[in-house]
Amino acid sequence: MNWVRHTVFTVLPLGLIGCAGPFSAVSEPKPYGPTPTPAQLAWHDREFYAFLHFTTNTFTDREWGYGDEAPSVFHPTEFNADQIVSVLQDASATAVILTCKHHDGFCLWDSAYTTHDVASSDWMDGQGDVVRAISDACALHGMGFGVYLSPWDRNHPGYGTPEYVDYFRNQLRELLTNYGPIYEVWFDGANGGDGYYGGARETRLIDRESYYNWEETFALVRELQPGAVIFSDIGPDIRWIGNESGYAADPCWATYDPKPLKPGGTPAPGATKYQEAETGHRDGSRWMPAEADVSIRPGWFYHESESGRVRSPEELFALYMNSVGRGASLLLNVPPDRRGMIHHEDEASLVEFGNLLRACFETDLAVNATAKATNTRGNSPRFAAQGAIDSERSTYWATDDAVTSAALTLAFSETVTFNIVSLREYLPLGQRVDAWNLDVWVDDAWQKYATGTGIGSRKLIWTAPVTTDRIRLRLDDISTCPAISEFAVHLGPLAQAKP
Ligand code: FUL
Repeated sequence: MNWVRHTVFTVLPLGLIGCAGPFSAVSEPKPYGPTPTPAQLAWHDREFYAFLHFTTNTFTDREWGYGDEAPSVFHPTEFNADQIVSVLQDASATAVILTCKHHDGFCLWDSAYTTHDVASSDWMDGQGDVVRAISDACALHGMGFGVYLSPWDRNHPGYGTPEYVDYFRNQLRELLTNYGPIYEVWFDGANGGDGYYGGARETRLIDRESYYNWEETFALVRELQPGAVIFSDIGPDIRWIGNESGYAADPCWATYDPKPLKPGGTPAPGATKYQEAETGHRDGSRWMPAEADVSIRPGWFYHESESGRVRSPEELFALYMNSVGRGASLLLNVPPDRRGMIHHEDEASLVEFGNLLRACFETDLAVNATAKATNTRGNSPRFAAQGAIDSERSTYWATDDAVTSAALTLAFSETVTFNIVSLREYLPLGQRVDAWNLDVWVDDAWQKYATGTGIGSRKLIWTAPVTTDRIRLRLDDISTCPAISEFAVHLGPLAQAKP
């Protein structure tokens, strides 16, 4: 029945579809709860992207520079932005975020506001600009480019005074003005502590709730890069997942309200109950999806001693399943080495990881299945089951509002073997599904395959391989009609325990 309606739909003149045509009477479901902004929607499409931690630490073998490192310490011998970005693209990363300034305060670009930068180093006779090189390489390869600017600066003499906040914003202005479109601006929650501070060598603690006046900084980002998403412990667009191990909780809701550390306080980066970010809040008042950051090595920066401890392609795949597969994004850190390139151990793992992703997700075994739903919204082809298997995120299966339980069945023309099911909701209408069940047809009966909570931007269900000619998504006791934009099945690496 649904299939027939779909066929009628596809032969209609394009002009009739979705506007003044015979189906226009059936309206789309009302949004449920908070919904994403256009910049957040574009961010959801990125799913997996890379972090580059690179500064004087790379050459001093440290994780947090004290701030007293001489600029001459920074001397990559074969810096190659194209190699870095190409390897990341081979791994299937869609974008790159660069630590333009880490806590040590050394700037990877020639900042007009300090001499503690690449222009004061001997590297390329002081003419080098890592931010320019990486952003140009990203543009060339069609990858997004994002900036990390550490709010904490252990070099600056004024850290802790209002003067430093102006300095921080001036630097942000440089980065958001001179390097083309920025897709994400990353604010770290680590701020305040001991440091060099222009020679004072002391501990400077700041009031994390008030010192930076974050609202003003966020407004500056909006003004200079309206298409960018802002990341921090408190969003406002993308939230930290609350761990640095690369996994989201299951479920991980896209909605979230950052909580203050103390009643009556103001949540701020470094001052919020970040532990709640792993799951988010089902009843949260804001769309603030999570980003899971993790390093391919034990440290964030390159250390020769860790070159034997690079995560394997299989481990990276598991990270992907437990972050992207739970509705978060995966921000995988890959630290350039002292040459200024991706080390061969990391490269080998990344390239194979990309191969695993492509081998798994480029073949959707459900794409030629017949999709049938127990109910279709207004009996309209616009909301038919086919919308969930057509590889289009803009089409979706929806039911009538009054429906309290519904099922979507895929029938394959011959048996298929898979171990990953991919579900997605149509995000412009919010995160709608609370609980779901999957059944497979085995020995002439439906058998329970998996059950869970929450779908959102993506839910990847990873199990032992199963062979069947039918699979069913069952939604029972629903409180709002579903809008399912993807129901795909894949065969990938064998499931592993959470890393
Ligand atoms: C942390 C920092 O302190 C680490 O050095 C690293 O940059 C990580 C991504 O965020 O808060």
